[in-house]
Parts: sequence; C-alpha cells; structure tokens
Amino acid sequence: MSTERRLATCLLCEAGCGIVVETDAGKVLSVRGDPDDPMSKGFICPKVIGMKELHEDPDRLRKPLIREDGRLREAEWEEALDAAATGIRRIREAYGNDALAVYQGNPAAHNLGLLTIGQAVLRSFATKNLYSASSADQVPQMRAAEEMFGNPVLMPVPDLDRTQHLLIVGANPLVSNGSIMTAPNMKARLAAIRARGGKVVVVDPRRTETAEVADEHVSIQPASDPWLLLSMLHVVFSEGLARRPKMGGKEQGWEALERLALDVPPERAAERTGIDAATIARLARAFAAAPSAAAYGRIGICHQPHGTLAVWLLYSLNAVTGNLDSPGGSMFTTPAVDVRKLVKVLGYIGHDRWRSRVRDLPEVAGEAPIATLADEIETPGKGQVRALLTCAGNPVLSAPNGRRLDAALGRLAFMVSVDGYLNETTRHADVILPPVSPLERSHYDIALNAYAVRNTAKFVDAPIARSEGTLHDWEILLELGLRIRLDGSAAGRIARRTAAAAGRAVGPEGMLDVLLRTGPHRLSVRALRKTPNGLDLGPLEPSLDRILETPNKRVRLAPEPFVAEARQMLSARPPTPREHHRFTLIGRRHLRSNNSWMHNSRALVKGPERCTLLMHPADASALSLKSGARIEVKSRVGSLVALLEVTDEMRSGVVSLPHGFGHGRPDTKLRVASEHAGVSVNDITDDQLIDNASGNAAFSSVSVEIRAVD
Ligand SMILES: Nc1nc2c(c(=O)[nH]1)N[C@H]1C(S)=C(S)[C@@H](COP(=O)(O)OP(=O)(O)OC[C@H]3O[C@@H](n4cnc5c(=O)[nH]c(N)nc54)[C@H](O)[C@@H]3O)O[C@H]1N2
Ligand SMILES: Nc1nc2c(c(=O)[nH]1)N[C@H]1C(S)=C(S)[C@@H](COP(=O)(O)OP(=O)(O)OC[C@H]3O[C@@H](n4cnc5c(=O)[nH]c(N)nc54)[C@H](O)[C@@H]3O)O[C@H]1N2
Ligand code: SF4
Ligand SMILES: [Mo]
Repeated sequence: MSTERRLATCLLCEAGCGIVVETDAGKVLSVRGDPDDPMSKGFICPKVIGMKELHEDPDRLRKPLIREDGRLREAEWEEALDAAATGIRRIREAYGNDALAVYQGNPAAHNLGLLTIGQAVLRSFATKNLYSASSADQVPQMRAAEEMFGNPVLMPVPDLDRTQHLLIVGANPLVSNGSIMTAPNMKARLAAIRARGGKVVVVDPRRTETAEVADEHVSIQPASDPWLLLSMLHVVFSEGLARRPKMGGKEQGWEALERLALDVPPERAAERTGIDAATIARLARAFAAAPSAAAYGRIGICHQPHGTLAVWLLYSLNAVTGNLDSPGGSMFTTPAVDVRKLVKVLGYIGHDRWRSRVRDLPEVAGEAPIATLADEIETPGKGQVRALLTCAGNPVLSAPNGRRLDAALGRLAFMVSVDGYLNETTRHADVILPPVSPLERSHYDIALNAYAVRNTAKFVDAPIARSEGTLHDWEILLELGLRIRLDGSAAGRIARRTAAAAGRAVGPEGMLDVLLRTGPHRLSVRALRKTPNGLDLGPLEPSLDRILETPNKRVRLAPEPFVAEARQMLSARPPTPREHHRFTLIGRRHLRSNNSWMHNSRALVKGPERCTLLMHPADASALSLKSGARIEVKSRVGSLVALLEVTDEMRSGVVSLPHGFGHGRPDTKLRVASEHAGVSVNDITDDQLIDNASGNAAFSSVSVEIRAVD
C-alpha cells in the first residue's frame, strides 16, 4: 500500500470545510475533517462522503458525448470540441451573438477555473443572453448591495462569532450549512451565541431545523417580509431606538426611510404577515436593545415578488440600529482576492443597461433572468435564442416552469453542455463535455471567502492527479472559445495553438496569483502553499469607509426605486381570503442533498423518502387527507402528483416541496437518482412570478390548489 494523505476542500456547499483525503493509487480510501483548517477545525457534515462518491460514480462521464443520428455516443476530445465549436459558430455567424445563450449553474461558484478563465471566455461571447442560477438565488441581494453600497458584491455577512442577537429571516443554515455566510459547523456557532447569553430568532413559514435550536420561531406568511421589516423599522424609529451617531454623516436617506416606515405600524403589518403586532414590536425592541445584533436573510427573502425590498429593509434594519459594519453586527469581509475589483473587470457592475427581448426585463450584473430563457428560445424574431451552452447547471430542474424550459431546450438548433452528468438538462445537448472530478483539481474559493464570517485564505493542489485524457472545466471552455473564434484554416490553427498554450501557461493558478498579489493581504499562491491547511487572516473589521463605492461615499438607506416600489406595495389591494384547498407553495432543502445533483450517491439518498409535500395537520384534516396520501398539486402552469407528509412544522395555508427532484426522465444516466426520482417542484413554479427589482424567480409565492387523487 502506498497510502497518501492530501489536504483538500469540500466543494459541496458554501462552508468549504477543510478535508484530508486518503488515497491509494488514485483510489479514495477515506475523507475526513482537517483539524488544522483554521475555519472548519475538523468539522465535516454527512454530505462530505459525496466528494468520494462523485469521484467514483460509474455514471459520471469520463469522455465527451456527441449526438449522431439522434443518439449520444462517446467521442475523443478533438472531435467533440470541434463539433461543439462548429455548431455554435454556425449559429453565431448566421444569427448574431445573441442567438447563443449561456447558462451557468451554481457549482461554477466553487470552481477556481470557471471563476477565472471560464468567466473570461463566457463573457467574451458578448451575448445579451447570459443566464445563471444567480437569478434563481441571490440577485436581490446584489441589487440591494449595489444601490446601498455601490457594488453588487458588497453583501454584508453576519459577524456570527461575536453577535449577541441573530435574527434569521428566510434561511435555514443548519441544513444549508450557511449561505453568503461561510461558516462551517453552524450548529456549534449558533449554540455558542446562546451560550454567551445571546439570542437566535428565526422568522420562517416553517418551523425549520434551525428554528428548533433557536430561542424563538416566528411563523410568517410567505412573501410578506417587507411588511414585517418595515413595521420593525417603524418601532425602531417611533420609539427612539435608532442609533444614528455610529453612522453619523456616512449615510443618506435616513429621513426618507423613516417617513416610509412610519406609515407601517405593526398593527398594519400584522394582517399581511400573520404575526401579531405585539410580537413585531417585541422583535424590533429586542433587536435594537441587544449589545450587538445581526439581521440575516437568504433564499426565503430572495424568492419573493418584492425580494429586493426585503433585502434592502433587512440591511437597513442593521444600519439604523448601529449594527452595520460594527463587530457583532453585519459586516464586510476583507478577502485576499478583492472581488470588488474582479467584478468590475468582468462587467458585473450595473443593471438595466439593456433589456431582455421578449419580456423587456432589465439586465442585472450583465445577466438576464433565468425566468425568461424559455421566452427567448420560443419567441421567433431577430435575436431569438437558437443555441445554448450550459456549464455546471441543471435549469430543467432548477428554473421556474422547468417543464416549459425542458420542452424549449428540445427545440434548440444546437446545444452544448459542460457537465459530468447526462441529466434532465444535458440530455438535450448535441455535445456533452465532461470535466475532471472535484478531487482532481486545485482549489481556492474566490467567491465564498468573500462571504466568510472570518477572513481566511486557503489554496490546495489537486488531491488526486487527474486521469489521462481528461480536461478541466477551464481548459474545455478555453479550447471551445478559441475554436469558436479562430477557424480551421492554417493561420487559424496556429493562432489557436499559440493562444491555448498561453492560456495554459497562465492557468487559473496564474490568474489567482495575480489576484492574490494585488489583493489587500498581498498574498501569493506560493505563500499559501506554505500554509496548506489555510491561513487565518483574523476577524471581520469595520471597513465601510474604505470600501464603500457609492458616488458620494455614503450608505444609501432609501434608494428611490426601492422607496417607489415600497409605496406601490403598500397601496396594492390586500389578498383575498384563502379558499380551503388553495395554498402558498414554498421550498426546502435537506442536509444530504444539494440542489439537483447529489441524488446519484447511494450513501446520500438512503433513508426515508425526501421529496414529500409538507402540510399542517389542520389543513390536512380540512381536506380529509392523511400522511402518505397521493395528492395533486396544481398551479397556473401545471400540476404534479406528490406524496403528502402531515406535520405541524408547517404554517397553516402553506405547503412545502423541495426542489432538485424529478429524475428518471428518458435518456438520462443517473441510475441511483432514478430510483429516488421524486417530482420536480419547478414543473409547477411560475416563470411569470419574479422579483420586481431584480428579476429573481419568486419561488415562494406560487399559489397552488391541492386535491386528493385516487
Ligand atoms: N423551487 C426552487 N427552485 C430553486 C431553488 C429553490 O430553493 N426552490 N433554489 C435555486 C438556487 S439557490 C440555485 S443555486 C439553483 C441551482 O441551479 P443549478 O445550478 O442550475 O442546478 P444544480 O442542481 O446545482 O446543478 C448543478 C449541475 O452542475 C454539475 N456540476 C457539478 N460540479 C460541476 C463542476 O465542477 N463543473 C461542471 N462543469 N459541472 C458541475 C452537476 O452535474 C449538475 O448538472 O436552483 C434554484 N432553484
Ligand atoms: N444541504 C444542502 N445545503 C445547501 C443546498 C442544498 O440544496 N442542500 N443548497 C445550497 C444553495 S444553492 C443555497 S442558495 C443555500 C440556501 O441557503 P438557505 O437560504 O439557508 O436555505 P433554504 O433551505 O433555502 O432556506 C430558506 C428558508 O426560507 C424559508 N422561506 C420560504 N419562503 C419564505 C418567506 O416568504 N419568508 C421567510 N421569512 N422565509 C421563507 C424556507 O422555509 C426555508 O427555511 O443552501 C446551500 N446549501
Ligand atoms: S458542511 Fe458538509 S457539504 Fe458543506 S463543505 Fe462542510 S463537509 Fe462539505
Ligand atoms: Mo443557490
């Protein structure tokens, strides 16, 4: 035996735990927590086994696939890259740049090569039809950050390890392991808040795993969070609890925000939110009175028609109670790679510089909302999308009205997927280009270090040497990009080889090195190789003075478009009373799952059925339904049949179904996942429901009808 122990990072969620991978001749023997990682200190969660399972999964593609006579067959890289490039080039030449759409999925954010060279290649296609999972995720936070702080990546992070009061609105960090809040071992960190005399409060329509370990759970009507937050601000302002001096002179819009909030006393918000006025007032007072407090919100507040408003008001609550940029409050990181500069180079800053062709939706950070990709494929005319390149994404299961998108993908003239699986999305591709496994590449987390609760930096070399004849994501994109640009003529071939060689010589590590050297800590890849377990750069520090990028260097507390939208929201007609078979549908996540793509691991899917519809006992009995019943769930766009699970975790009138299921479709190769197929909630979520300010998918406000099926 020639056992080797290699340090690595788990890439399966944002916690980014340090791991030790034990290998023997390329075979993974074990994956353990790294006790010397300064962030995770040995912690790992049950999902970590997925790193090994992914690496070994026989269903994972090792060679490219090409469609021939309607069927996919294995091919060599040269042939596959040429076929992919030729198909895309033809479309671009015939119909223009915008005829090619690009979709990037969530794992791209955990991929050094995709965040550096990959981004540069994809943005160089200069298409307005650039999409990503961001518009099913955090664009409301980016929009709010851009308006308030001048840069979409300036999203504050709760100072988790020092706060005395954590208010969690629409997030379930005990299951998600923290999002835009990199912090391994959430359970211990939340317990530590309570152990030091602090409080954890959870606002959620479901009594979640996080709510179970909190001091208080407040059940809220979905999508009513802006009302709650406005009325909390009302209490803060009207009871003289606002703390201005700490931010004195550094903010603007204080009075405008105060005027708006004063129109929404808790009594007015009570009906909309389903939270009584006394509770709202108590929440606000406790938050303002705490020695330090952090209001944190995530997916639950982003998936709403006024998601950006919810985020803005949440950030503002931090600000006007003196908790923004202050230890124990919501703070900004000083990451070793300055992502603020990076996104400027990549053209991320800005919004509404152009609009989508069919629905006239404003671009955000250079991307169009995923909720409109199907429109752009289906609607004829100049600029119609005819080809699609997907990279690390599965929009058929992750985008709203996925069934419609599924059908639209079948109508494309050409499609290429950079992905290791033949899944619900990639089955439509003409060429599939599979990258190496996550254990076969080096890693530095450019994106997630920027949202960690401590400043840290860690670079790891690939724990396992990649096998012969495999390519990294970035190599695939680089080769593809060059082939699309440079034709097969002799001169084109020479230019392509030269450029590819240059790209390889720099590589993601070369680009990372430049980013580290020019970053605030003046690090380098070499320096980080000397601290292979990771480098602790200390706690978050007040830094707003230095990093604020608004034109006048002040925090904008009342951006005009947001105030206008809030006024509209306040004057809109209240919803009609609920009919007893009508429910609001929300989502949920499971600890052993990861969006759509970890269901092919035996170790992770075992246990009770997870794709169930949760419903409150009172609602179930009103409909004469019992756990285990098969029920029809119907929305404006379609219906599905799900398995019912009755639980008092749920708020009455609200039901929950997880996303990422709906496997077992024809022509996919996911043997284990097919045995636990479940249904795709996104077959019934509505692509017309989006956040007004950002275009984000408003998954949390889908109205559904529920009926028993025989
Ligand atoms: N109803 C509902 N829908 C949702 C959500 C919800 O809460 N409710 N959540 C939304 C959110 S937050 C997100 S982020 C999206 C996720 O949406 P997507 O990113 O579109 O979907 P994933 O399921 O993460 O699919 C990831 C794909 O990347 C591939 N992959 C994994 N690692 C790599 C890699 O290193 N390189 C390459 N090239 N491919 C890789 C996997 O095989 C898989 O095909 O879903 C969104 N959709
Ligand atoms: N195990 C696991 N971990 C993951 C993932 C996974 O799929 N599985 N996905 C990763 C990804 S891509 C992301 S973006 C993060 C997400 O990280 P989180 O946001 O922490 O995860 P969610 O479980 O989506 O939590 C959203 C919560 O909002 C609640 N909610 C729904 N609607 C509303 C509403 O209108 N108002 C309020 N106040 N609450 C509402 C839901 O009940 C849910 O508890 O998790 C990441 N980590
Ligand atoms: S919390 Fe679990 S899945 Fe997330 S990085 Fe750590 S070990 Fe991996
Ligand atoms: Mo996400």
